[in-house]
Formats: sequence, structure tokens, C-alpha cells
Amino acid sequence: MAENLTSQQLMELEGKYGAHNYHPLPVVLSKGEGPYVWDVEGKKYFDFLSAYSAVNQGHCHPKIVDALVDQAKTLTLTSRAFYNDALGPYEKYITHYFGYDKILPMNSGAEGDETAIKLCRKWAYKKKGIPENEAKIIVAENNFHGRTISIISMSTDPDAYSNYGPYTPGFITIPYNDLDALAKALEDPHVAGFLVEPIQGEAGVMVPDEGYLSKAYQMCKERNVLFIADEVQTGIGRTGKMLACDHENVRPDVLILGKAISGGVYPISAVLADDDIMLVIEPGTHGSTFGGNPVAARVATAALKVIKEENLEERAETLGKIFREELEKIDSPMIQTVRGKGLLNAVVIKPIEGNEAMDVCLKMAEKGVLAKPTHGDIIRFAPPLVISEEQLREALGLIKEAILSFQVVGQSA
Ligand code: IF1
Repeated sequence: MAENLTSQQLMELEGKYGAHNYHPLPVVLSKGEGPYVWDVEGKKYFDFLSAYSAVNQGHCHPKIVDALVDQAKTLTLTSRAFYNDALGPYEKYITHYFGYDKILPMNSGAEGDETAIKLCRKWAYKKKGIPENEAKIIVAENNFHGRTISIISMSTDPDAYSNYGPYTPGFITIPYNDLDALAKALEDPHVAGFLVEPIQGEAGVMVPDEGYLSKAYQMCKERNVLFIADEVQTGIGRTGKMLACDHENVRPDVLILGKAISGGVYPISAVLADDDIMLVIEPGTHGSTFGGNPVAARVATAALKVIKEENLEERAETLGKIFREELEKIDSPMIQTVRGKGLLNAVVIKPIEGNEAMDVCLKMAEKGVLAKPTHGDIIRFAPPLVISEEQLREALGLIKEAILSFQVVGQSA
């Protein structure tokens, strides 16, 4: 524990000794419990970011932490050079949970996406018969799939890819939510996969038209192209269903999970697929030191159980509707658009008198609600799914106060 340093002192430490690859809100957190976090000075906040939807089960969920601590005292890591007694039971649990033949366990979301890309390419050469090194993967503009070189090679965001070249080839970019563009891209016989977020989180919670996912899936099937869903942010109950693809009854050929698969307690990701795809990867051709470690196995099992035991999908669906309805009632010219699904929502903020999304977030922080803008004018709201209706309404009151505080005197409230 830091020797009672103040927030200011702790921020200075990060500034002096840490890489400047983030520009956090000036809040220094020291405790988390359920939907709440506390800063170093003891101020309490509603967490409306949930570590970008990694803490769906609430901060420090006791059942998940117990699984972590219990396993950490017993056996933390064997590498995959040997078997361990936690991985098999976890693999059985999670494959039955999501309805796939197999899982390839990894650690970060980006590793999950990289694994899916490798799996898709190898399937292309060994099963679809695409010529070696010619496989292409279609991705959407404004995508976010992580920060590795091959993943930023797919990005259309200069902040994500500038000055990191040369870039990995083999990606075709099309507009999101555009089936005509997808149809055209699918005419290329070397296309092996379509990698897509069912809702684009970082792009600002962009929800595609009803039917987009199911039609896109159908079009991929007709062309023998793998439909690869990145549910790292939208999965694990966040959008009101276990998976965002469930809203359209789409079963991805390859499913990528991360973040809340561990309840924010441990870095865990997973790629799920059936045998005809997954078994193209043979022993010694992919892996990672920590992938599938005993602690991850026990933590993920506990975290997934909590989602079902506490009916968190249904809660996200119900509370999400209330959240959007109440936000839309706020009579402020700052609120341009409210959109989202379940408890993954966003508000597009129209600047007033030079006050923009970041100013609203700073005012909300003052009032005890933490959220952060994405792409300048959009505020993402994603509280832990364990938030109660009463707590949600209390937070909504504070959000409303923050937004209305920018009302110009004499302006219609
Ligand atoms: C940061 C963004 C969100 C993701 C999807 C894969 C990954 C992510 C759909 C990679 C990760 C995180 C990364 C984190 C902030 C956050 C983020 F703003 F970066 F884009 F959520 F929108 N697929 N998203 O959202 O997972 O390797 O991070 O475990 O990089 O600042 P990861």
C-alpha cells in the first residue's frame, strides 16, 4: 500500500515513472465494491465505466475473489508443458456454457483477437483451400480489437496506428452496418473471415440496424467465410443477453471473449469454435505462458457462474431501458443522442458555451459518478450489471444534475 500518499502525489508518481500512454481522469482509486469505487481521499463514486465492461459482476465480487485466492494458495501456473487439474473442468464448463466444441484459452482481449485471426487464416489454407499467404479478413471501419501490430493494422483510427508501421497485410475494411459493402467484399474468393464487433464499443456504442448481424452471418455462410464475433466488450451479459449476437440468434463461427469473463479480477480471454475450425491448430503451433493457467480457470468459472446465478443479463436488459428512457427525459441541448443496448449505453454531447463531454465527465466525477468520453463528444455509460434499480436512479439524478449545471442562466431548462 502507498504510504498514505495523496491523490496528487500518486498522480505525480505515475507522471514521473510511468509511460504516458494514457491521460486518465484526475481521480485516484483505492477501493472497489459492487457498483462503487472510492478514491484515496475516501470519496465514493458510482463506476459507470466498469473498466470498459470488464467488471460486469461488480468490483471485487466475493465469489470470484475467493476462487482467485483459493487457487493462488494452491497452484498458480504450470505452463501448458504439463496438464493441471483446473483447466479441463473449466474447458468443459465454458464450452457447454456457450455451446461450442472447444476453447483456446488466452489472457488479454487482443490475444483473443490475434488468436482468432491466426485460426481463421490457418482454416483458410487447410480447409477452404485459399492459396498460402493469400487469406483476407474483412473488418469494419472504426473497429477496435486491441493494440497489437496486426490489430492496429486493421484500424481506421490514426491514434491507434500512426507511426507504428509497417502494417500487417491481409485486411479489407468496409463501412460498419453496411450489407451492400459486405456483399461486395465477399466477392473476393480469398476472403476467409469477417471480424466484427456486434456493437462497436470504442467507436461510441454504435448499434447496427436490426437484422444486420443475422444477414451478415448468412452472407458469410453462403460464401464459406467465417463469421468472427469480437464480444470482448459486448459479451458476458453487458447488452442484456449473454452475448450481443444472441439478440439476433446469431451463433458466430468463432467467438472471442475477454474482460468480464474474469469479472475484472484477472486477465483472461478465450476463443471458442467447433472442432472443424479449432482443430486446424496443432500442438506447438500457438499458445502462451499464462494461457489456461489454473487461477484463470477457477476465476473464469466463478465469474461466469455469477452472471447466471444473479440473472445479470436480465438485469442489464431491464435497467438499460430505464437508463435510456431517463436520459432522454433530461431537458438539455447538450444531449444530442442517447443509444445503446442493455447496460452498454452512450450519450452524444453537443458542446454548450465551450463545455463538452470531458467537462460533463469532470462535473459528474465531482458529483460522484465516473465515466469517460470516447472520441471527443461521446460519453459511454457502462455500470457494473450488479447495480440495483435504486442505485441506478440515484446515479441518474447525479448525471442529470451534472448536465443541467451547464445550462446557461435564462436558457430554457
Ligand atoms: C485501452 C478502448 C474500449 C475491446 C474489444 C478487444 C479489446 C478491447 C471490442 C482488447 C479492449 C479496451 C482497451 C483499453 C480501453 C478499452 C477500449 F477504448 F480501447 F477501445 F473498451 F473500447 N476487443 N478495449 O473493446 O482487449 O487487450 O485490452 O484486453 O487499450 O485503452 P484487451
